[in-house]
Amino acid sequence: MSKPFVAVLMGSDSDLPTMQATLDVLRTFEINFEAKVTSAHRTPAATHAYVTDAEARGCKVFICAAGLAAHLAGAVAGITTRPVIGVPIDCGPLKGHDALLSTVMMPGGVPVATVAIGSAGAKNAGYLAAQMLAVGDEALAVAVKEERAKSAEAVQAKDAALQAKLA
Ligand code: RP5
Repeated sequence: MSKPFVAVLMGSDSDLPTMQATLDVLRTFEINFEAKVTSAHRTPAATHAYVTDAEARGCKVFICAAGLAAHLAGAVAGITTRPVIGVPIDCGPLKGHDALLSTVMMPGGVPVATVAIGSAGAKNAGYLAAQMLAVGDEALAVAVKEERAKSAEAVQAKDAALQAKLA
C-alpha cells in the first residue's frame, strides 16, 4: 500500500527560497512530501505525467507555486480531483499580483485554494495542507491545534514584553 504524501510543485527552482517555508511546515507536522520543479508552460507533458502518477501513488494534496503568468496550480487542478493549493510567487515587475490573479481566477468546477502572495502564502500552504489531512487523522488534528495554541502564546508573550517595556 502506498504511503500518503503531499506533492509540492514549483514552476522554477527560483521559487524554492519562498517555498522553503512550505517544506518547513510540512516537516514540523512530520507530513511526508515530495518536492519537484515542473512547469505548466515549459514542461507540460512532464507535469501531466507526474500528477497522474503521484495521485496513483497516494498523493493527497498538491501544493503548486508559480510566478508571473502562473498556470501551474490551475493546470494541475485540471488533471486531478485531489485538493490543489496555489501559491502565487512574488517575482517580476508586478510583484506577484499577476500570479495571484492567474492562480485564483479559476473557472467554476475546477477549484484552486489560493493563498497569499509570497512567504506568508507559502507558510499557509503548508498549514492548509496539514489541516486538510487532519480531517482524517486525529493525531495530526491534535498537532495542528497545539501548533495554533503555541502561536497564540507567542503573541501573548510579545504583548507581555511590550507592556513591561511601557510600564
Ligand atoms: C514561473 O516563472 C516560475 O514559477 C517562476 O516563478 C517564474 C520565473 O521562472 P524563472 O525564469 O526564474 O525560471 O513559471
